[in-house]
Amino acid sequence: MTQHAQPETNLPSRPGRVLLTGASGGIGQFMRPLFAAQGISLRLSDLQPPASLLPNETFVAADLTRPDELAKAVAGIDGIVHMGGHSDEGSWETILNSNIIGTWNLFDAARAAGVKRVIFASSNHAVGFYERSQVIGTDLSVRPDTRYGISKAFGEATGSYYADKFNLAVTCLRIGNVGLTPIDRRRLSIWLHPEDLFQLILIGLTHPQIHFEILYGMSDNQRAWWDNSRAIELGYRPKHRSEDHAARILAITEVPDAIGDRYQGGTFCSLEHPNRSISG
Ligand code: 15L
Repeated sequence: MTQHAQPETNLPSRPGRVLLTGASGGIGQFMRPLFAAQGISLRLSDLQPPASLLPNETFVAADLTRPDELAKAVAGIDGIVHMGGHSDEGSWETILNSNIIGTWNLFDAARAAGVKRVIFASSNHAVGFYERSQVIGTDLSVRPDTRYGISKAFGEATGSYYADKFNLAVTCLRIGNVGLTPIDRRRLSIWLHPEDLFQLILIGLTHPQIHFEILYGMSDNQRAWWDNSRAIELGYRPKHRSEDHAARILAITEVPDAIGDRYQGGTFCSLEHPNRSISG
C-alpha cells in the first residue's frame, strides 16, 4: 500500500481521529502500520507505551478499570477500535476486571465523550459451542465456550445497548485467528489475515449504514463455518484465502481432541470440560 492511498474498499469517508486500545498487543501491532500507511491519525492506549511511535501516532496510558484514565484516552476521538483487555481464557477475576468491567468502562467513556463509533473486538469464542458441522450466521444465540467467550458475548450485548440507547455506531467483530498464515486445521476455517481485519475495521469506522453490527472476522476461507454475508453487503472484500495454505497444514499430524475437534471453539471447548480426560 502506498502512503495515503485510498482504502481498497469503496468507503465514502475517512475515519477521523481514532483511538486503538490494546495497542501493544499482537493485533494492535499488526494494525498500527496499516493505519500509518493510510495516514490516519491514531491515538494508542495500553498499560505500557510501545517501544516507539510512528509519525501518525500518539500514546495515552490507560487502564480499562480506571474511568478517569479512559476519559483522557477518549477525549476528542471520533472512533474507537477496542482491542484492549484479556485475549485468552483467564481466571474469573481477570476476565471480570479486564473484559467485563473494562469493556463497560470503555463504552461508557465513549458515550460520555460523544465518540461516534466503536469497533469491539469480539471473538469466535462467544459462539464456540456450535458444532463444526453447522454454518452459523449472527442471528442466533451465543454459545460461549469459556469465561473469555462469556465476556465477549457481554461486550456484544453492551455494544447493542449503547447503539440503541445512545446512538453509538457499534461494530462487533467476532474475530477468528489473526496471523500472517493459518497455523492448524481449525484455523483454516477461521483464519483472518491482518490486512483483511483492517478492511473490516475501516468499514466499522466509516460505513454510513452502521447502527449495530456483528460481523465475522475471517478471511476468504473455503472451509468457513460462518456466514459472513452481512460483511460482504457492507463492502468487505477479503484478499487472503486460507485454502492457499491448506496443503501445508493438512500434512501436519494433529493431536486428537474429541471435544475440541467437534466444536468450532476447539481447545477452548475442551478446556476444563468434565469429559475431557475420557474423550481427548
Ligand atoms: C481468540 O479469541 C484469541 O484471542 C486468540 O488468541 C486465539 O486463541 C483465537 O481466539 C482462536 O480461536 O484461535
